[in-house]
Amino acid sequence: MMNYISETDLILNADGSAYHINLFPHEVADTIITVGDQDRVAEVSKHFDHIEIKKGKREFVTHTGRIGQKRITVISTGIGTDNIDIVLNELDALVNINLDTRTVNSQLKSLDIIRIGTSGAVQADVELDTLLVSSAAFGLDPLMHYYQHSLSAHDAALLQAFKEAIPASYQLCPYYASAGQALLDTLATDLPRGITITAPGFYTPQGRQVRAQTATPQLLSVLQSFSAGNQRITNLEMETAGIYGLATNLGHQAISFNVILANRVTQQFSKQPLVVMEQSIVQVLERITNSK
Ligand code: R1P
Repeated sequence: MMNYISETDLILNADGSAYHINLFPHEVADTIITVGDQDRVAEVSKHFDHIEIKKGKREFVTHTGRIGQKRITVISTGIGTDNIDIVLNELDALVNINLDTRTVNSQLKSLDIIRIGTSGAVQADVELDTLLVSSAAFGLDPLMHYYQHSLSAHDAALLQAFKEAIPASYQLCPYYASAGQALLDTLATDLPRGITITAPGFYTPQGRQVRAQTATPQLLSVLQSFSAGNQRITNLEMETAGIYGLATNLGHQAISFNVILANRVTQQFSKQPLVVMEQSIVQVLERITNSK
């Protein structure tokens, strides 16, 4: 059969669940919240009226439940876009592939994928302890170079301008991906927005200098000073570009909410990160449950 997906292209566990995230199709809601930290899953699901499923494997902990009539899955991805590759492909397989026949469903489902993560600002005026939405992201990780990823002429020009702003000696090859417009319109019209940088590491790849020798010494100032029209880079983290790129490729909507815990310009770190995260979770859940 032409469109048969082999047992090594899409691996299932012995019980038939998706290989890494360990879930069955009926255990996943159409609205998915992703968080990096496994412990943040319970911090989200404690606000559910009812939790129907709690499962986990490796760094991928999942709770599915309801707030009122709204069914929501919250899943931890761990850190980095390598894990985003796994989580988004396996979530998509659960909703868009018949796991018995190993063929793609004729009716494709579009998930709403909502990241609630922590992040560092690269502009002095992006305040600590605030919530920032990624309108789009530049990926400095390699994930989307493996996937077909087409851009509008406008977005291609923006990416080209960013490439030209990076010193050639840094040998970086960024990609660009946008948030889902429907989710921006329904969940985040009133929040500050900006372009997010998704980095393939936490230390030197985000301009930190501790003890390792850096090959990219001006990275932070390159990011801070880039602008195109009224667009600028606001923050750094490690998943958003991969989420946006793969969601676009697979036909899902995605949005990334960044809790700003550090400001890399003023060199301040939040005094109350857990409190701010709790307030941000409540705010995002209210936005989700009030949206439809
Ligand atoms: C690094 O400490 C981690 O924090 C940020 C980064 O994207 C990276 O995953 O997000 P989370 O708090 O959601 O993990």
